[in-house]
Parts: sequence; structure tokens; C-alpha cells
Amino acid sequence: PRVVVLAGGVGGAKFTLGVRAALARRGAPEATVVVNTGDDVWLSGVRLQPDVDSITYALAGVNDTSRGWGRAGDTERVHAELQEWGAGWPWFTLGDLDLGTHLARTGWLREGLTPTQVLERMARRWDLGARLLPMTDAEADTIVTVRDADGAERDLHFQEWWTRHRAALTPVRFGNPGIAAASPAPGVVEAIAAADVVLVAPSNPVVSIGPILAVPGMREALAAASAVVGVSPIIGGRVVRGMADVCLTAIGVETSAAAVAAHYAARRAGGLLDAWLIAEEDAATAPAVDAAGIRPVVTPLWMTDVAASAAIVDTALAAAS
Ligand code: GDP
Ligand code: FO1
Ligand code: CA
Repeated sequence: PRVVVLAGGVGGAKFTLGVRAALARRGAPEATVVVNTGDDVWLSGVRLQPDVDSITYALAGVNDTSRGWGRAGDTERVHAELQEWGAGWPWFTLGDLDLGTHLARTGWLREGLTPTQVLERMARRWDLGARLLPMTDAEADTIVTVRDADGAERDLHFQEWWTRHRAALTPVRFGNPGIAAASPAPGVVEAIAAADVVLVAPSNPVVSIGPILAVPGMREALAAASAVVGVSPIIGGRVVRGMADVCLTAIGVETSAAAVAAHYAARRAGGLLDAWLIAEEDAATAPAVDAAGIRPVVTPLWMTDVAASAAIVDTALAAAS
């Protein structure tokens, strides 16, 4: 089958490794992965694309699997020097190898290449086994609005809210300034139209999948897709890692597999999903998913290794047909 994946960073990367394996076994064409760029940030004059890099590094096999971001075996000499200058963010570590990526990307952007063209060029270095596309070529960094002790609202970049404050400042809302004027990156709408199935990775529904869906034209493209199957990032009523629970609470969605499904909503009711994979731990919520007009499929959802991720993808592909 022709497959498109909507993905964020680490959850998206683990899932994409499974997609690559499942499709290779079938001799199917490489998947197209539409990656969240809401995490992107300008820092010390370079453009970071954390989710794009997480997926690229994971597919290339050069990612730091224990930390969850950056390159395996990286050093932090430049970061230490930036600290001495008082440049950058002290709480945000830029690895030396990772900085090479950011410098290459920023140089090409300044030469006039679009983010899509830069990613195409970067992906050539490795045999990634998937086509990566940013969700949009426009800058649409996620901004978190919090309320200070005095009641005033304050905006922070998502990366500051997360890596500096560890999501401890209660969010009032999430936004992507500039996204209203954005459009899907070249090739995204075409890939969705040509796909036999669109898979929604078990990524953060608010700050990873949310920005992708907020790109004007994306929801229309997905509404016309052949099939859309999602995978729950919530197992046993909890997030596996990260701060999706804090994000969901902020937008009034309970941290449960069924509530996230209802948030995405049934495609036949104007929403996103035809089917929704939920963990065995959440089997009791299947009737609620069904009641929302989405076909629940109960299956193990722990992406412990590539084989486990590929098994989830097999189940998702079966649910689409
Ligand atoms: P980020 O951009 O690095 O935060 O990563 P994503 O947005 O792509 O994915 C984060 C989500 O992945 C979190 O909400 C986790 O709950 C979810 N996640 C991580 N590991 C697993 C897993 O093994 N199985 C499932 N179902 N979800 C997972
Ligand atoms: N996450 C952290 O918690 N601390 C860091 O110092 C940090 C540095 C960093 C550098 C490059 C990069 O691509 C990602 C980095 N991350 C870091 C992860 C990043 O904040 C992710 O966007 C979040 O984990 C959510 O996706
Ligand atoms: Ca992310």
C-alpha cells in the first residue's frame, strides 16, 4: 500500500521505523512522512527542527536512543563555549554533531532553499527508506500562553515551556502564529491524495499532530483521503512519556485513549479518523470510541522495538482495508 504518516518527534520516529519495516516486508513503496514543524526554533542564529531531526536521525540509525533527542555519542564543546558567551539558552543543549545539522540547514535556508528542499538535501546523506516532508514551508513555531501569578498572560516558545520549565507552568492555550497564512509543503496534499492509507502516529495530539492539522488545507486533504487510521499515544490512561497529558488538560481533553479519539473525531462526522488503535489496557474504552463513530481496534501498543512497532503498523494497515 501507499502510506502517508503524520508524525511528531520521538513517538513519530519509533512508529516510522515500524512503518519502514512493515512496508519493506511487503515490497511496498516507501512511506511519505509529514513531520510536525511546530517544535522548530531559532537559537543562536541557527534553525532547529527537533521533530524533523528526531525522525531523520532515527531512520539513519544515528539517534541518541536513551536521551530521546540529538545524535548518539555527541559532545557538548560548542554548547559550553556558547554558555561562556552567555549565548543561546543555558537549559537547552546543542550537541556538536547536532549543531553541524543546524548550521548546514541554516546555511541552505539563507541561500534561499525552502525547508522542503533543505530536508530533501539532508535526507540524501543516508538511505532513510522513507520520504520526509515538513508539514509546511512557513515558520509556524508553537507558542504556549501561560498565566503568571499576577494573572497576566505571557507567551513562551514551546521549547522554553518544555525544556526550561518541564511543562510546570499551566498552559492557557497553544498557538502557531503565522499558520493561518501557511499552506501544506509541496507534495503533502498530493501524497495524501495518492495514499491508500494515512496513519496518524502515536504522537502528542496537541503539539505534534495539532500543528499539522492546523495547516490550512490539511484537514480538507485528509477528509478526501482513502482511509485514515490513528494509533493512541495514551496507554492505560497515561502518557508513555513527555507532557501530552498537560497539553490535553489545557485544551479540555481527558488523558484517555477514547477522549483523544473523540478529540480527533470521526471522519464521517467531519473529523479525522476512520479507525483508532487502542492498547489492551484500554480495551474497556472501546465502546466509547465506537460511539464516537470511529472503529476501535484493540492491540498491544508498546513500541518496545522495531518489530513491535511494525506489528502495530500491520494492524493499522489491516484496519484500513
Ligand atoms: P515528541 O515530539 O518527541 O514529543 O514525540 P511525539 O509527539 O511524536 O510522541 C510523543 C508521544 O508518544 C507521547 O504522548 C507518548 O505517550 C507517545 N509514545 C511514546 N512511546 C510510545 C509507545 O511505545 N507506544 C505508544 N502507543 N505511544 C508512545
Ligand atoms: N530536550 C530537552 O529536554 N533538553 C534539551 O536540552 C534539548 C535539546 C535539544 C536539541 C536539539 C533538538 O532537536 C531537540 C532537543 N530537545 C531537548 C528535545 C526537544 O525539546 C523536543 O522538541 C521535545 O522533547 C518535544 O518534542
Ligand atoms: Ca515534538
